[in-house]
Amino acid sequence: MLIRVKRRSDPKPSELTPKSVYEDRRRFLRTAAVAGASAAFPGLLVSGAARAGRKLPRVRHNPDYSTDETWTDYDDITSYNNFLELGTGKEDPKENAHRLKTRPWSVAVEGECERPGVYDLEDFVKPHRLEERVYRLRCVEAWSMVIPWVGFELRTVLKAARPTSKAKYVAFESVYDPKNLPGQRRRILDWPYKEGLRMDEAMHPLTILAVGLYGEVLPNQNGAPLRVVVPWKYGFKSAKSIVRIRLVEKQPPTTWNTLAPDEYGFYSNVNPEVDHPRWSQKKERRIGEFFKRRTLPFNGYADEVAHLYAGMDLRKYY
Ligand SMILES: Nc1nc2c(c(=O)[nH]1)N[C@H]1C(S)=C(S)[C@@H](COP(=O)(O)O)O[C@H]1N2
Ligand SMILES: [Mo]
Repeated sequence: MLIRVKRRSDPKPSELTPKSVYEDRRRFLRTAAVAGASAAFPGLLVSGAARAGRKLPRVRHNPDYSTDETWTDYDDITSYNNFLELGTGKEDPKENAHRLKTRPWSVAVEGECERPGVYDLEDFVKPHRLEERVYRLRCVEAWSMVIPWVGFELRTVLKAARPTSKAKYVAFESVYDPKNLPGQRRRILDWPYKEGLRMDEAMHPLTILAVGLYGEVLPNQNGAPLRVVVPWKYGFKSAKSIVRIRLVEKQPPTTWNTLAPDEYGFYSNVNPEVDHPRWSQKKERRIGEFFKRRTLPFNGYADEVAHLYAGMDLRKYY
């Protein structure tokens, strides 16, 4: 059963959504009501530990691109993180979240395009209708979560930039701020964090830029104020806290591929048939669950994205 993303022809979410999801929603609404009392600053997208829990306005749930699986607990999503800029332990990013300064924040769109630009975060996000999309996230470390993201499709940004015919790949760059980010004072990798996608992957409607989760402003530890989410690839392809989107002609160098090319390929599609050199990728532990579950090809999004790789040897291009 690979079809986990719903189609337009499918029943409405109210007919399908398991009870647990509604219970999660109710719990979320209770939490939000408490948090709402401290929402003194109405500016869009104000992030940071002190203002966590601010609800994002005008978010439309998109059932066509959402899995029906039970949402991972908010506390797990925000306290079990990989974000090396904020430390190497799973709980470090939450503890150090306040060290990430998300104001002011600008995003550069540049490279092989007719309309490059540098945008203040607000201006960058404002033209987009925010959607909630419930995606699975599968980490290369063989754990997974189900996360209700809030964001918009990356392709709208790319199209607006008018890519030239030379634009074959998209490179992403995360924040570089060693004064504030404790992880960047250590040379554990060649900062800033870099990732990349092939143009057709970046233009795929499943690929989004997220600004929130659980209906709220993205917590810093999850990559505030703006991060990429590519649900059919291992989690590390989804770069957090991005400041630069560059259209390029050649396959760009990426952090993990540069650091350990034998362990992390450029594509990094979730593939249970290709083991990591040091462990199996056949199963995963859904955070919050006890028994492991089988990992699905393309993280369950094969129907949507497998065609992008037709004719490619995915053992070679892992
Ligand atoms: N800038 C940056 N982005 C990053 C990482 C990182 O260390 N730095 N870790 C990646 C990894 S390995 C995973 S699994 C996901 C985790 O996202 P989450 O904490 O929101 O679940 O973020 C990815 N994006
Ligand atoms: Mo990961």
